[in-house]
Amino acid sequence: MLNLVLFGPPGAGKGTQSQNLIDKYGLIHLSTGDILRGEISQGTALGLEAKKLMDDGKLVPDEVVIGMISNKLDANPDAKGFIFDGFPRTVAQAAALDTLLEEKNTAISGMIALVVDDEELEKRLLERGKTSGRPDDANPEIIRKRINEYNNKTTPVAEFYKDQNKFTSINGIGSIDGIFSSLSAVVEGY
Ligand code: B4P
Repeated sequence: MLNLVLFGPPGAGKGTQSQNLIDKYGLIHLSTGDILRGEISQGTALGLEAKKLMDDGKLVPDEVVIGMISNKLDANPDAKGFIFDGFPRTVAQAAALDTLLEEKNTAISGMIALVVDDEELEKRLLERGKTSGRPDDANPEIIRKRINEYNNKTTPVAEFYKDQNKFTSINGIGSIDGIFSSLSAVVEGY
């Protein structure tokens, strides 16, 4: 099985490149951001709780997102593999993911990080905010809060995979096709 973690700060291009990876490798896309936005649009209790945190640029509690991922893994027993996009975002989530995959006799093949500087991230997210309707993309203050959450809580996740020799980083600035070529070259090595 091919199980990829696509890593990087908000706006690094994880969602964009996930779509390319699905098309090429036939993997199942698990984006915690997309799943949470689905809960919000359906008006579920979980969605209502998540919306308050997301609109304020904060992370949703670990147990909520781990439960969502566990359900999705169970719902796809015949998958060729998964792309984890926006998950794990904390070390606790990373450890839980290892356990969930171990129970299914599989493991993470590798984490690939997209490296993009803060100025470019802010520019991309504000641009997307003009049309996405996402409240968390609409103002610079919330965007900076999301980047801070990433620096404080999510960057340690890279160390978790470095310790397992499963970490690679690539330049996330440039054309979408060019970045996808670099990504594919890493995936071909797994
Ligand atoms: P996400 O939905 O994961 O949102 P994101 O970090 O903004 O990444 P996304 O994938 O959407 O953006 P992309 O880089 O592709 O999370 C949203 C919120 O949900 C979090 O803040 C948190 O509250 C909550 N959440 C989600 N997962 C969680 C978890 N595991 N634990 C706790 N809370 C969680 O693209 C950005 C823009 O850049 C796009 O407009 C794109 O067109 C553009 N772009 C992409 N590549 C480009 C390139 N090469 N050049 C120029 N522009 C590019």
